Amino acid sequence: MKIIKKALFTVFCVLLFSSGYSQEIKKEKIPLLHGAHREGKRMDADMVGWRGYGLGQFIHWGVYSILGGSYNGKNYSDVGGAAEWIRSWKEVPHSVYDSLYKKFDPVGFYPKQWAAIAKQMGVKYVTFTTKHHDGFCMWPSKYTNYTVANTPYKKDVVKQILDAYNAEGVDVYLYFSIMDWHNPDWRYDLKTKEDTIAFDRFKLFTKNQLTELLKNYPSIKGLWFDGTWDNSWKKSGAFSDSLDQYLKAIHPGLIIGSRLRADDFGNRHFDANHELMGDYEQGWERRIPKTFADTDGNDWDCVMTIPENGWGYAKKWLGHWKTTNELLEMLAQCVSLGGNFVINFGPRADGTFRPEEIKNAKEIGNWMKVNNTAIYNCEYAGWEKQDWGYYTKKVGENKVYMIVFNVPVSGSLKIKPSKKLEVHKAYFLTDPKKPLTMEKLDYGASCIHLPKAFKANTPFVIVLETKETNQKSEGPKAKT
Ligand code: 1KN
Repeated sequence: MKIIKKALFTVFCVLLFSSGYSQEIKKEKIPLLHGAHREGKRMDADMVGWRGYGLGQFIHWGVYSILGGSYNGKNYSDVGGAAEWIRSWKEVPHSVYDSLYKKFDPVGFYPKQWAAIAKQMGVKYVTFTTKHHDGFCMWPSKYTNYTVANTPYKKDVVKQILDAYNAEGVDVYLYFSIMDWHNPDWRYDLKTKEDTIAFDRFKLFTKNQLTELLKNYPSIKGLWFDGTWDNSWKKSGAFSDSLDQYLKAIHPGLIIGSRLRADDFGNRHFDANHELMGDYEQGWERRIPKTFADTDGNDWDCVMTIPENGWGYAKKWLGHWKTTNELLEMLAQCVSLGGNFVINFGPRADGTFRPEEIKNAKEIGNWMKVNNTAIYNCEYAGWEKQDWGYYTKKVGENKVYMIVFNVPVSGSLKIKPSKKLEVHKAYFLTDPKKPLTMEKLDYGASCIHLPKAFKANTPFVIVLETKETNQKSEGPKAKT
């Protein structure tokens, strides 16, 4: 009996030890040479500024804009293609595409007008395509002849954009595709020694071009990388790590998202320990997180097309054209979850914007003029989401905003502040002197009653002034 007991005890101890041991192993970090290097958010002034932008503009402009998504009377959008990718469509001979630059002459390009449109729209930053996947450079790069300098237009587009937007107080970020269909040294994978030799040349070319951009345009705030998903680049984690550090060393404060690097194992965005490799998560392309948990509490931005897809100018665009209210709702959702929202524009090859985009930009600007305080410098409020819309919270202030999109037929909006906070005042942002009636509900909730005759045609904002409660108890503790 004693022996059996002893044996059972031994088994028990072994089990206990091994389970504890395996838990220990799980907690251990995977050692990485080229992992995140930092846990948590960047808190320097440049990044704090980035965090407060709320709304941004993306611009895709290049030689693809000349075709506008169409070739020989056929539309790339009819087979689901995005206009800026048209070079990869079997209908378009590469010789044709690669000669398009000889026709690039944007006689209607007025950068000051572009910047004025962006300013009126209320964007705080713009991301402009210096080089898309096709390899065409919108600045006069000395490392290739395939640039704007060799078009009939000749002039430096990037510099003009930078000067005009900066003059309006809008920060500029440069989009740069690593993948380059024009450079013969680009590789999708590194399978042979020759691939590696060619790709080493390509890496140097990339570093040279990026150095050139930072030297030529010192007022830029950051770089927006793309085209980094191929094996060749995923196997170059050591290089992208050193490149990232080098770029930041020659341009202090530079902001780079999570699309540039790969870790030792080829993981992108997040390293093997699930730490973000970049200053903000750059994976939210045409989709928005649903909950704060989806963001892991990281900085992030969402880049969005106005049509279903397609970033460059398309004569016939792909799918539904988003209305201003749809875009505003996406903006509110992003800011409510701690992100920035970036809306893409695809100007025509002649430098003019299509009227549909101008209309969206104007309407967004008109809304922003009235309601921007609920967007700029706002963060996740931490309150339970309600069906009427989105909460945002002003950084460092006791103010929470309700951006209301759906007014219930009851006319009453339910709110449930986070624990230890109570709302002592609610009013329309446009009418701060008239308090709205509030009624307390159970479990720390309240109802805000809209005025009887109230009707909304656009999303609107209610300001909630908050203070800490002195209540110790949160209400009934017992489970029912
Ligand atoms: C699904 O694969 C892709 C690959 C590249 C989807 C989009 C993109 C590019 N990123 C956007 C910001 C555009 O530049 C688009 O061409």
